[in-house]
Amino acid sequence: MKTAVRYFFVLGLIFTITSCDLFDEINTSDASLQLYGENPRDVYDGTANNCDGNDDEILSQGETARIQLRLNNTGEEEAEGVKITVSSIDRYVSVIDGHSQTLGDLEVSHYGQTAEANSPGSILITAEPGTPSGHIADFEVVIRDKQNNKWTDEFSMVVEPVSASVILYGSNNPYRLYDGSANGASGNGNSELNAGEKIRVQLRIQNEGDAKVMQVRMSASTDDEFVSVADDSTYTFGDMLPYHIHETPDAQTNSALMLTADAGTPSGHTATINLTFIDKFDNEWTDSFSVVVR
Ligand SMILES: [Ca+2]
Ligand SMILES: [Ca+2]
Repeated sequence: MKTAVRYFFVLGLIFTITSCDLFDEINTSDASLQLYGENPRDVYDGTANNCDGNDDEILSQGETARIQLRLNNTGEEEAEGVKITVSSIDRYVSVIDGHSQTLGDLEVSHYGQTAEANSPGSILITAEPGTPSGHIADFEVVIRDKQNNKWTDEFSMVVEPVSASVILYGSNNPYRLYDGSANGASGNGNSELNAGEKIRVQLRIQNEGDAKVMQVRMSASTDDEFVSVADDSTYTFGDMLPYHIHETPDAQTNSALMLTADAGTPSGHTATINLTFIDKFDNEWTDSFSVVVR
């Protein structure tokens, strides 16, 4: 008998503990709070408020951006003192500030919004460099009112490739060529590359896209048998707006790209010079041009 009493006592205790946990999850409110739509209402990815992006309102790899979320109350009762907590469950994209947001009271069929995207109090997120293009990042949102009623929701954001393409502009490249004898060049001045000459060239580069690219660096190289590129062949362009054309240093200066043709280069030999462009978020584009040794 004593054993049976103890058994029921333990059972009752387990039931009580379990019931308390269950009651925590049961809302006493007829409000129903959820995110409005599938994506953040607003994205800010400029350079203010600790953001670091190209200002196209699209999250791309390496960028730090701020977002604003909108919630609505589809229930039958007003929710008071609504607050949310946002967290990331993603490998590449994380929430680094503004996890907690206050929305206040939400009447039936009304909307509430978190802090405006371009403000210091909004949700700050960052996509790691190396985030695969098209990656879908998932976030969780826990919504509570002042009576501690709780609702949960989730949203996702696509990490899109930056809509830019940095390539040589036009078919006329090198744009200018200098084969005189100043600024490290040593040539005969006939405006063509001859065997045994060191020449300097100027290129024209364009951002063929509709988004800004930031802090573009260009490096030149070749694996040609006869023609070589000088070691210091890296150039920094800064930011390039859509369709902006950038010229590398003038051919007749000592900072222009330098090419050397071996004395034994066969006449008519064509060398390919490879170019790599990388922006501050490690987006990369490649192109090439040819020079003929006369
Ligand atoms: Ca962007
Ligand atoms: Ca020449």
